[in-house]
Amino acid sequence: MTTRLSILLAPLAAVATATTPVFDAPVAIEACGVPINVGNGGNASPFIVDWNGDGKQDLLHGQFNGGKVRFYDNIGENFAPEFGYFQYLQADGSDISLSSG
Ligand SMILES: [Ca+2]
Repeated sequence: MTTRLSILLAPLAAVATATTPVFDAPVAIEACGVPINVGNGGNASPFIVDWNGDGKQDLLHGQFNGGKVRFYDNIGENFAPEFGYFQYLQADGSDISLSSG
């Protein structure tokens, strides 16, 4: 039992002594040249993924109002993404709507 505990603690000690990450100042993500407005209520939960399989990372996020999921196709490049108008994700021809709570 003691041996297993030692193995578990060793990686945690390495994480605790790692260099503290430093982040740049926040920037607003834009679509069509203006900051994306996720609507009232927040809870956007942005997610970066190549949704359409073209090799470029796209943006998905939820919107609290109506529970829909927006898809922004990356029309730029992965190192300099650009987003245009969004589309709501659909299933069987209807917008996906997720309930809250
Ligand atoms: Ca893509």
